[in-house]
Amino acid sequence: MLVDKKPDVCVIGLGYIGLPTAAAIARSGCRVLGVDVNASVVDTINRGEIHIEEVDLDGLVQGVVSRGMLRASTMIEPADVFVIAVPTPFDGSHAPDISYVMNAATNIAAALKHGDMVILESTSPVGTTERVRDHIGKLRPDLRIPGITGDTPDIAIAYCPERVLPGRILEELTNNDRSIGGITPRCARKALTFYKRFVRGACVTTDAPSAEMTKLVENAFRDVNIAFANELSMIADQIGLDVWEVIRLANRHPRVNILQPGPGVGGHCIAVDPWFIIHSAPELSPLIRTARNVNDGKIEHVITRARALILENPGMKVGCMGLTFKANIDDFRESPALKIAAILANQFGDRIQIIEPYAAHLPSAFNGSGAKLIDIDQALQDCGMLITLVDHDSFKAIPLAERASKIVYDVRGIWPDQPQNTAPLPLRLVS
Ligand code: SAJ
Repeated sequence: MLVDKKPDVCVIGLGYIGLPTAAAIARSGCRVLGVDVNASVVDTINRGEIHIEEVDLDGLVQGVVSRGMLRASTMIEPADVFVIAVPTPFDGSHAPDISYVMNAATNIAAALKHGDMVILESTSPVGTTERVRDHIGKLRPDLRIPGITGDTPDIAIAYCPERVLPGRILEELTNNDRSIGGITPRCARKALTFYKRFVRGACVTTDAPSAEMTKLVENAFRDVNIAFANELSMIADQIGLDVWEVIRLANRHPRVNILQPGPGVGGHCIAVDPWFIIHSAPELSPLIRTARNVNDGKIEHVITRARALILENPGMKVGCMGLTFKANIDDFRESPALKIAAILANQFGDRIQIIEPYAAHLPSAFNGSGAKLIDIDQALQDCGMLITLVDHDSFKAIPLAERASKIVYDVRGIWPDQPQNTAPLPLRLVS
């Protein structure tokens, strides 16, 4: 067993990215120590179990833990490679908070020895890897630090952002291309050798700030494009058009690919990362900021339309379908669907029923509202109105015959065959 052996790799942070990454590295033949501040997460993993829902992750973790290739602890131990995968949230004024990264760097610094490598994977504002480097340099004046020493450095430091999609994490962790930004080209080459162990996609080396910005740009790109779709949906609502039909037709143009409108943008990445760019260049990022505002504004738009529809149909039970931030996962972080359903539940009480196959019980936002969690069958029986907030496969599969008589506000466009007369009343602008 691994228990008495020094780990090769120490992964700090065992969340949605850290745990799959630790397991994938362990599968490649490295002994891995996963570190997390949460003792119950550590215990769960040491039992070979997982605390998050992700396709195939349970089997992989069970396998590598039982073979002694992965274990977890609340404490960092000496290793050859340290991978930081801790959260980087923002504060009330949207300023990035890199304190978890810097705490991890402090703990790593105490364990570092000649020849080790530190890799930051957390989404971070530009310059963070250099700050980690400076911090380690201050704490360990005995080490020659890359980018500071004129000699061959004792350690390597690099930035390598993840770009995996929740729900497809293991597949994308292995097959996606990676950007690897070294503090120096030598650091980048060393990190490249490490990633080649468990990544089949192309690993492209660059400098650390470019890799940091690349990650932010990827998510801002998606946010801006989703904002375009959401803006179109609000315009279409106002003039009484079916936005899904318009997008389907427009996307037949060979150079047009409009994304899908929804209730807003959720999750811990796309709704967060663009702020890191805005914060670093507020005067120069009006487009990125507007996209954020449009996507956040879509939540209010959906609430207003849903409210009007509910008031027009007094006494009718209303099924809010879905609470997660996107389809077919159990992740509720920053979920617009959850925010919308909770606001409706707090206004309309027990008229609101929640259908969420990925929830065992209602989140605390519903406490005292009177709303109930029910299954799809019961919703089809009890609810005269359905509001689709998440495009779960199980919702899409409901045949027309079972919902044709319902009043439907299809926020996700999952039922293109739904009779038009059940859509919310449009407000035609054109006379
Ligand atoms: N959404 C729409 N319409 C769309 C696509 C998405 O409304 O057409 C919404 C989703 O419902 C969800 C949100 O956007 O609320 C984000 O979902 P997503 O599937 O686009 O992305 P995430 O947050 O699950 O993962 C993103 C990915 N980034 C990009 O696609 C550029 C992933 O590759 C990153 O690794 C991840 O962020 C991350 O960790 O940064």
